[in-house]
Amino acid sequence: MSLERIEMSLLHLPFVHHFETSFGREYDRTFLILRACADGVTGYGEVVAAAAPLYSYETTETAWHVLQDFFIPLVFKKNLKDPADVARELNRYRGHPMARAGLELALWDLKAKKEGVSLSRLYGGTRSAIEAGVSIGVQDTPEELVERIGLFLDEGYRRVKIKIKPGWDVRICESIRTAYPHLLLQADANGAYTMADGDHLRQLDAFSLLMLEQVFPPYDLLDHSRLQETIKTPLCLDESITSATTARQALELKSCRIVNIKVGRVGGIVEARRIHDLCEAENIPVWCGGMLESGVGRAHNVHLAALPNFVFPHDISASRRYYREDIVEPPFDITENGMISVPDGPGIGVEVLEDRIQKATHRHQVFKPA
Ligand code: OSB
Ligand code: MG
Repeated sequence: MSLERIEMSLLHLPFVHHFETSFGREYDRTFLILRACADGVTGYGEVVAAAAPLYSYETTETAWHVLQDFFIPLVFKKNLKDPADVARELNRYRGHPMARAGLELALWDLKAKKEGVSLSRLYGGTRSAIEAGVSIGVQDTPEELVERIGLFLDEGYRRVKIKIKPGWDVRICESIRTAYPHLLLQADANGAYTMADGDHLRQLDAFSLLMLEQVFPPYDLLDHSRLQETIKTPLCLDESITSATTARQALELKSCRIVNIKVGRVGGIVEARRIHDLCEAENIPVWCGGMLESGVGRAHNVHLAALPNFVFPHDISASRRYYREDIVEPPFDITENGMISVPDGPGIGVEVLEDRIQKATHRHQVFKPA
């Protein structure tokens, strides 16, 4: 088999409800879909970089640029088709993990489809269903947030993550705890605090949070370690964990007790598995974070989350929580007891709806070997 073609599309999809983090409020999402084609089979990957460099320095445009001008030409020049080879060869380039992950994911899907196995089987996953969770953005009022949580609980979600920022934290947790004393609840700051907020943050210990995610900016492993020494709530790192190396450093520094793995943030499945395995060996539980993915990225997350050390509920929700019309069929749904089934068909195990992609596409390009 030789790769015949790689296709890249830039999509815009509106959210069913706005999503607000400490970075700001978003009403839709811009992202890339990659297709790797060989022998009549198409593998799909998603680049989770956003339109603006807020969560990370990557954007959909930087990803388009490095994929078009460096990553895709290298794959054709070296005639690479195995995703593990692609991961290794792309290592010559620095950074741009979301761009490289999108390409690697398309090749994993292609490989699994050609072998006739599901991705989770290819990865050695051990679960047939994974625990869903829902991440709820900042709302206009605490009452609105409490009401929204109620709606998600009615749908079957058993774990809720809220976004916090200075001015939307302790009092919000109080309102939620009054309404739902036993809810599995965690909070994510996306790096909105500094060490000067230590005393304020320790007030969060009163709310039995499952974890507190990314309190300080990404490069701040040391301050997370100092906070973890003085706060009871387990800290979890998201933005800070960019590779197995930073994961090892965070664990040695005791900067967190839990790790959020996102395949885009760490640059692919090979690196995500390294982090998973390292954490497993160090007795650090992991869970799968989300980037508001379309059905393609969501499918990849579901298969990854089937690995054994993914033990906390994930930021993986039903398709309809994000988009009115997902780009895969069947859309992802949750069961009454808050689970999402791992598809057992080949590859990502869901059908990609090319007509829906086309409707949402603003730019499309086909790449072929020279
Ligand atoms: O920090 O986990 C985050 C979405 C976009 C960027 C960063 C984050 C998030 C979420 C949403 O929390 C998770 C999801 O996809 O449901
Ligand atoms: Mg996060």
